[in-house]
Amino acid sequence: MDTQVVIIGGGPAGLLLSQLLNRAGVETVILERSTRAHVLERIRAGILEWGTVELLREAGVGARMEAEGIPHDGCYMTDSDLMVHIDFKGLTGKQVMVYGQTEVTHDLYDAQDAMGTIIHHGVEDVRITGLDDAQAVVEFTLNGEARRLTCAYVAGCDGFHGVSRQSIPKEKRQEFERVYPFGWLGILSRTPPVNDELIYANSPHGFALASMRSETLVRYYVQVPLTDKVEDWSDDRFWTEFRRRIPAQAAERLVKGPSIEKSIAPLRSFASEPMRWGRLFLAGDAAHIVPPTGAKGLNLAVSDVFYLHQALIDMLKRGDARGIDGYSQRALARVWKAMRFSWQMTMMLHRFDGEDGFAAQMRRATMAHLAGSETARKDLAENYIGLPY
Ligand code: RFL
Ligand code: PHB
Repeated sequence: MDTQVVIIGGGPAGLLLSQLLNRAGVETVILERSTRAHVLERIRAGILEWGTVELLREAGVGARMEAEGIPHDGCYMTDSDLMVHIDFKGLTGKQVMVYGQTEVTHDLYDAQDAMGTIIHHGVEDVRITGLDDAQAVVEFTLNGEARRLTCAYVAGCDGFHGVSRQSIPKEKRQEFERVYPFGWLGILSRTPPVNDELIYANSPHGFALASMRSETLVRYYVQVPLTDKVEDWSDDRFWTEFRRRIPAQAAERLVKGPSIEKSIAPLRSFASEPMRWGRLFLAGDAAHIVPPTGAKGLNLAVSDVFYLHQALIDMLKRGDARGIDGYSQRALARVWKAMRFSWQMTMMLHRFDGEDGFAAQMRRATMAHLAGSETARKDLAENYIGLPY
């Protein structure tokens, strides 16, 4: 065999899996479609659950995160001017970490380079076969040349649009999906955060989120119709809209500035079962997508990798197949709980086009219940900081 595990996709799931396997003495090769610069340019997640923080430390990539990440003890859920504080620390004893996915990916690439792992960028036409045979085969094109790798296992970490999931026969896959009728327009701007903790804002004009990457760099979002294009949103239009969706006491402190990135992401819930097919294992967005409202996408990719790295090490080092046999069920049990939380947060915070007054009252009542019930806040906090692995 050419290598033990071929990993399709050099995003956070693929890189972290490779890093954890390499540290345990398992050999990997990573195949990534895009250039490294492109992977690192994509602005995505910003919030790490504590379990994610701990696994990154264990993988030997925690140093910069410790120095530059910002632990957060809570966040705000707001409804017009009602601000409900969710005290993660007080309610659960745990925190989350503000540290961008871009930085996590950067740290993982540096660590993998130091390990000397082979990472092929610009890989095209990946084909996976032999999943029921004595060894798997991954064929692909690199710099116009046909290549082939044999391996014991394939990890499909190639995101929602990847090829791995499609390598499981269609009739053996069960897919579940909700597509929401709106997207998030996000901007990055070199300005100080409007609040020291994140604000998830429900308003009559739609949802807004005030997040950050550092004390001097903000990440703000507004809910937009799916038909909107980035070109429809000048910086001025964004700031006006964002300002009227956040509570007045926060809006007073808002500092505007030019955007340095602006993009629109559609919102979707999606899961494909099973997450294992013969010698193939799916992890991260390749198997499931959640709307960003619960900050769960990256964290779910990491919990999949937690289960999968242990399972592969047990099999490859000790011949113990219990982990790989139980992987799909174990990973999906956690995925579905995060799926539910992300869906619930999305319903609680967004305005649906054409909705009636009842829907708005339900959102308002949910928020009022949060304000009045420590039990409700604790339930939210427990899910937000991350369910146990
Ligand atoms: P990725 O990051 O999509 O990486 C997959 C990689 O596979 C490559 N690829 C292929 N390579 C070879 N051959 C092929 N055929 C290939 N097809 C694809 C791709 O180029 C890519 O490099 O998946 P991964 O590793 O599973 O990581 C998942 C996360 O990226 C994702 O869940 C999060 O970004 C979601 N998300 C958030 N998650 C959180 O936990 N907290 C957040 O605060 C949060 N905010 C967000 C988000 C996602 C967003 N967008 C844009 C969807 C905010 C936004 C706006
Ligand atoms: C982000 O900072 O990009 C972010 C934070 C929290 C979310 C989604 C995105 O729920």
